[in-house]
Amino acid sequence: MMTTTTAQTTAETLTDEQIAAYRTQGFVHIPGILSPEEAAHFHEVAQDFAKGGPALSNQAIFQQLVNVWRQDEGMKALTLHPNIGTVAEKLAGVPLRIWHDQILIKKPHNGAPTEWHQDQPYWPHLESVQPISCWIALCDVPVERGCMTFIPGSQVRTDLRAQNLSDPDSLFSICPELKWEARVTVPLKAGDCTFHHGRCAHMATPNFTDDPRIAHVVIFMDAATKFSGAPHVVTQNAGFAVGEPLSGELFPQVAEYAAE
Ligand SMILES: O=C(O)CCC(=O)C(=O)O
Repeated sequence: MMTTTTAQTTAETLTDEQIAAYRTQGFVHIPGILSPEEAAHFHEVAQDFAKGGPALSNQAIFQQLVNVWRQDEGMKALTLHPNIGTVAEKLAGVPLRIWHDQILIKKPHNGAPTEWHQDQPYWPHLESVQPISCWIALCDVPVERGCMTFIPGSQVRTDLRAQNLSDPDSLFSICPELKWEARVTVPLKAGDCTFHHGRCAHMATPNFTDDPRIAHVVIFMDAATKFSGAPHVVTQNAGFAVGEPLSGELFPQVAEYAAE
């Protein structure tokens, strides 16, 4: 049974400086979105789930398990953790709903970075201007274990097509000027997270250590997002028509589940 202590950062303690940093840079480092006890608990839950759960891909880059909150009550408690949703809404400044979640595991010595990309071009979204992801370290993630690196300000590039996250030149071949921008690498202690805008370019270093890198990503979209019709694993067979709002039980609204 998990004993809960208070997280270091909540929607109430989030500072104006943190909000301004997110909105200017497209990402922000938030210490203690989970308490150390919660991080240790969810680290175990995620590892147990990953042993048996179906993976979308199990390549060198990472083992990716998508929409785990729909499959496991333990992971649902993490994805729908009120602290994560309420902090995300305060940073984004608009009502949000869950788009999907994913456990991302880089195996020990996986030998492959996650190459530069933006997230939103992969998604079948219309009218989503403040997509935001919370990347939570469930174990300590120093640079050597595969932490995230961001290009500050790159979230303004809403014009780029999807990039290939196994090709180091993919992003820079379609947007050469980004290659010369400064980059910020953010090692995280267990329970810390980064929030990033769905258009903020990022990559993650390989895991050079003997332990797996376990991250959980909770991805939010504007509550008013509509379906573009583009193919995506989360919306396939879900019956949405082009232009229809992505709402309903697949996409819970923060204001609703955080109030429960
Ligand atoms: O954890 C990684 O390796 C990459 C994560 C990522 O690209 C994301 O959360 O958008």
